[in-house]
Amino acid sequence: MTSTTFEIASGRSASTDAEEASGPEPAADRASGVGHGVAEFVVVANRLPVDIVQDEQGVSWNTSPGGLVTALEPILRARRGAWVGWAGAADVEVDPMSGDDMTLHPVRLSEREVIDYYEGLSNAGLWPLYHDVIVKPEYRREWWDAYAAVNRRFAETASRAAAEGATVWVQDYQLQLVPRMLRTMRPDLKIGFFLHIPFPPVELFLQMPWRTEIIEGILGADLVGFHLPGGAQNFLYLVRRLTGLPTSRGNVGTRSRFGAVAVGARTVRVGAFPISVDSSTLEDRARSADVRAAAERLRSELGNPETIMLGVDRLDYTKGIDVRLHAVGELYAQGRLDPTREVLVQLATPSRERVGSYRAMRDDIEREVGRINGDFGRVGSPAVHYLHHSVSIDELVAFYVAADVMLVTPLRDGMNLVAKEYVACQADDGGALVLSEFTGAAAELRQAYQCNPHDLEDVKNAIDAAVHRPAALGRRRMRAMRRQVLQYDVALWARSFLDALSADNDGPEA
Ligand code: GDG
Repeated sequence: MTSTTFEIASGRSASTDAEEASGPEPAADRASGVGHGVAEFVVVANRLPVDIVQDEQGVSWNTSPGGLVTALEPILRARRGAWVGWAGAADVEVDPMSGDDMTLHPVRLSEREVIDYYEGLSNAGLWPLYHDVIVKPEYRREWWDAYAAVNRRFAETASRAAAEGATVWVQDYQLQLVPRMLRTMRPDLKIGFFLHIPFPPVELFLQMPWRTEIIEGILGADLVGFHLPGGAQNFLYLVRRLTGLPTSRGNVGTRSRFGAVAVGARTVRVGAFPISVDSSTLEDRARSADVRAAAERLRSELGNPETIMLGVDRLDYTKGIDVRLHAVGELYAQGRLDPTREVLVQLATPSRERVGSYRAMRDDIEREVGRINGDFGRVGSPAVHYLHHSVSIDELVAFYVAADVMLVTPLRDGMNLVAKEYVACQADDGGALVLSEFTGAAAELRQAYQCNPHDLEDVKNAIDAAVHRPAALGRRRMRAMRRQVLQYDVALWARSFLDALSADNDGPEA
């Protein structure tokens, strides 16, 4: 992370309690009453691409570069862009800030709203519901009320930032009501919505007490994007079922053959746009002398094992960290892997630590790591090396370069960028990827060692096959995956979505 400074821009700050207390205005007033801004391109996401830091010297910012900001930076720079999002700390009131490339518009959240909107409805309700109810979702009225109020604040902030006729791209499950709210306030805008997590099967989505509100919220967009055609088709089915609006019936393609919904005089298009990574930049980093030396050092610090297996995940129950630990533990027990030759490194980035199910899962995983090391480790040489903190991007790339087998075993994952990052970093076509069929990435990375994470024997067989692969076969498979990831990178993802959004909407296509 690098430190950066943003100067305070003129204009209004994020919304205040007084505004919030004044309640919703009639739609007609909103359309005329909410002032226009100057940004021709606005990204609206739960988080700003910066972290706020408060100390004795005051408030400062650390940029936190992620895939989304990398992909959108050129567009933001070229089009006087703005980014609307939460700064990551509760109860902080800051004005918009201009950086080199864009203006940041912080949205203030109170401590109560962080609990209800973010940890509650978003992460204890929608997240498990959209990930096949791996843990039981909770739905509470007060969480929903906060979700709606916070979505309105995001929409108002975006409305103030956007110039007449601007393009606004709303991101992800925390903000599904924003497209409709924003359309009511600003009918002149071109609005896109992209969901980064899976869109669930119909039977599961119907559990949601506020299911119709969510579908209608998303339908405020001109273009709705999912990673996979399956998500787009689930959405179209739900639109028919819950709103009765007419939709196209044909199959949705990948970046092609969009579905369509007729919403009054408007046509909302629905498509699949699999996200990716900044492949060539990652590959360049992986080739650099510094990173290669760091990878060598890592290998030697691990005792020069024959095979380094690696897992990299946010510590989340969807990621199947427990699945791979059980599989590796059984492979050691059966003698199919040898803990003196084949070690596992698991990087687990802290995540959502105030949500109860996350705390319980961390305890389970750490107990399992302890059990495996108790059974198979030796003094000074554990079989599983486990880190519960995040590492710098250069360290992460060094881990990818050092790893001989990458283990990606989620029970459900919208895409999984880690799988694509690992492939992009195998500049010498080495390495092998074990990949759950239940990730979005599995649709594209067909040459991975794919497995069903619900079938422990299948996971064990995939790990065994990847570790003991013939070298030439492994290279062929990696080369094919690298072609895919290098061609379909994150810039192509952003371009294909925004091109489709700016294309004329002239009625259902399918
Ligand atoms: C959601 C969807 C979808 C992780 N640890 C460190 C670190 N990371 C970075 C990885 C990767 C990112 O975090 C994680 O991305 P994933 O895609 O794997 O997973 P989610 O966070 O759940 O993302 C997912 C994604 O949105 C995009 O649409 O693919 O399905 O769930 O980039 O590299 N980065 C650094 N240090 C760490 O310790 N620097």
